[in-house]
Amino acid sequence: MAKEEKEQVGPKRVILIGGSSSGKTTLCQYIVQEDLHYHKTQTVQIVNKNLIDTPGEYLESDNLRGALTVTAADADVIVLVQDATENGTMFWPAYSTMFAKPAVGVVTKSDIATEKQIEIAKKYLTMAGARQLFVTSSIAGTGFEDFLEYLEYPKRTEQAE
Ligand SMILES: Nc1nc2c(ncn2[C@@H]2O[C@H](COP(=O)(O)OP(=O)(O)OP(=O)(O)O)[C@@H](O)[C@H]2O)c(=O)[nH]1
Ligand SMILES: [Mg+2]
Repeated sequence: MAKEEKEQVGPKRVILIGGSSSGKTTLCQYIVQEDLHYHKTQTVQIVNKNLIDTPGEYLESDNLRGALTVTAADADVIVLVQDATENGTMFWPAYSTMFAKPAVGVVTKSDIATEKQIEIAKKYLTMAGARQLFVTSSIAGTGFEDFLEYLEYPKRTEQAE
């Protein structure tokens, strides 16, 4: 019998899904308090055990999309990531119903988006099936309080130095 029965200890395990350059990796770096540095995600990456970072291409390519469904089997929650400055969205209506799991939405790059763009991004995520929305900027470090609480991360304490 498996040693670890399903008991929720620590943060929720999530898979981040979104188009290329939507800000998934940067979001992970912010959450785990790593320095932000750009690198293109080529394959599925597990960050700090609980964050499954995926390449944008997996969502964008007909051939790779199935891999997301398989990889998502490992997650408690689907996080749909939408760049507020993107014209359009990679998510189709009710996208999240592909995964029999709760889905939430994160709008990224709010620091460089207009209010209107943010509203449209939220609409895309809602249409895709996100039941809760978070508007963030990994660069400005805004909008994370509710999201981290939702993920059940311990409250961030500022280091003295
Ligand atoms: N201004 C701003 N730029 C951001 C933000 N988040 C990410 N970026 C920038 O957007 C670019 C793409 O970010 P990534 O986090 O690599 O995007 P990704 O979704 O992981 O992309 P793939 O790995 O290609 O799927 C980088 O140049 C980031 O610095 C944000 O909140 N604000
Ligand atoms: Mg990435």
